Amino acid sequence: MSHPIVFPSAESQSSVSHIRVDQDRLWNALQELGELGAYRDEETGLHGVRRLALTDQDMEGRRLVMGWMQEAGLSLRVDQIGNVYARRAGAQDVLPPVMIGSHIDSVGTAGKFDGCLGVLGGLEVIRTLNDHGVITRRPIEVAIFTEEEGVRFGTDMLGSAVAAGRLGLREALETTDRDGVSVGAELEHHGFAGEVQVPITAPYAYLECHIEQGPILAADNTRIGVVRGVQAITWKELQLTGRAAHAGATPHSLRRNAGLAAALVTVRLNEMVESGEYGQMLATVGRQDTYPNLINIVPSNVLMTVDLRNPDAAAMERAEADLNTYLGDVERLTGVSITSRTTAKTPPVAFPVEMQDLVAKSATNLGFSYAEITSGAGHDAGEIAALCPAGMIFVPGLYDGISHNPREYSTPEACADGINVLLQAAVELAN
Ligand code: HGY
Ligand code: MN
Ligand code: MN
Repeated sequence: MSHPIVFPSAESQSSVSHIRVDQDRLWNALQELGELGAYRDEETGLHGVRRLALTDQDMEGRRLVMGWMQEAGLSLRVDQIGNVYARRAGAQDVLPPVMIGSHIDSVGTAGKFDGCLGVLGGLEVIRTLNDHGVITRRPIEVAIFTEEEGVRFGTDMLGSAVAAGRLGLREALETTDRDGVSVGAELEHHGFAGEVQVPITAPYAYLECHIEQGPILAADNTRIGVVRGVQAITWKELQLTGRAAHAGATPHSLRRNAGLAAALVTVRLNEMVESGEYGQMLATVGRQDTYPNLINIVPSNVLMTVDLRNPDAAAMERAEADLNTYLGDVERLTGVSITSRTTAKTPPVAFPVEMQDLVAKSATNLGFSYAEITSGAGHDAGEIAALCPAGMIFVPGLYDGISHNPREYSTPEACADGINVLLQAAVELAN
């Protein structure tokens, strides 16, 4: 950690300890943003959200939120990868800001809360401080990071990774989507190729409020999650190339069945998870495109994605190495050739204990129960933690905390709880 966090004196605390955010204003903002990129989800019959990064829908969302930020008196800047920083001046405005952030791009089948709670919660903190005429010593910035989800351009936390210097700008700008459209071209097209240089100047500290996206807090009836850190993430894209053949006329021994090879990989990943030999490993084959995808033709090509998660870095490395070895076995067994490309790779991140303690103290002062929790999902905080002390606040979700699905839901009260903790912690850091 680059500097010790200086906790201000007691009297500057009293100025906001009685202040609470406006729950209805926060909820209405979440609902209004959730209308942009709305679609009717055939699986659930619900209204889902689809605002993939740097699409017109994402831009609609940005314009709405940036308009609200300007109305709240914030000055907006955009960096070279399209991240937006909305700044509220501090009494000592030359000091590095306390940054509050998250993302408003979504997966293709999203709800209204993932990422949006963190950005609109930051805006609600600003609006509440404005309502009460509170000036903090340090500036406060609310950030919107580009392509956090990674579902369009294939690598998650793209914007915050570039802001923090883990990903190079050139490499990020040249990353393309499934249609070959690059990040750089989209930023130019939408006017979000900004001036602010990346990596960005380190903020003083960073806070992010997010829905848990899992069942733990709700199961324990706990109001706040104090996030210890984020587990490691590795994404791989496998291209399996066999040979198309007639399903009836081709003897089994002459087949090079890419579909069989893909199935063997999926089963092996499941065996690795269930073996327990890789700690708390999780593996997901989320995307699988088969060609020609017709009933009476042996598949010649499969593109499949592999999403590996593990809180333990060494176990993740072992899993990746063993998977690579197994791909070779599958090639020899099936005659199918397999290429593997790593499209995202982030190590486990531990948030500084001081930041965890600050979140826990803020929750306690508000009378909220809390539990420590490691994040299953990746977050921008995991990237910005490379620049400055970072911390996260989780709020529980309903329906087993389902996320990346239109059923994603957290209550107005739970959202307000998280943003009240965010307000107290952010102001303490800013003073
Ligand atoms: O994939 C993740 O964990 C995050 O939602 N981008
Ligand atoms: Mn998210
Ligand atoms: Mn997400």
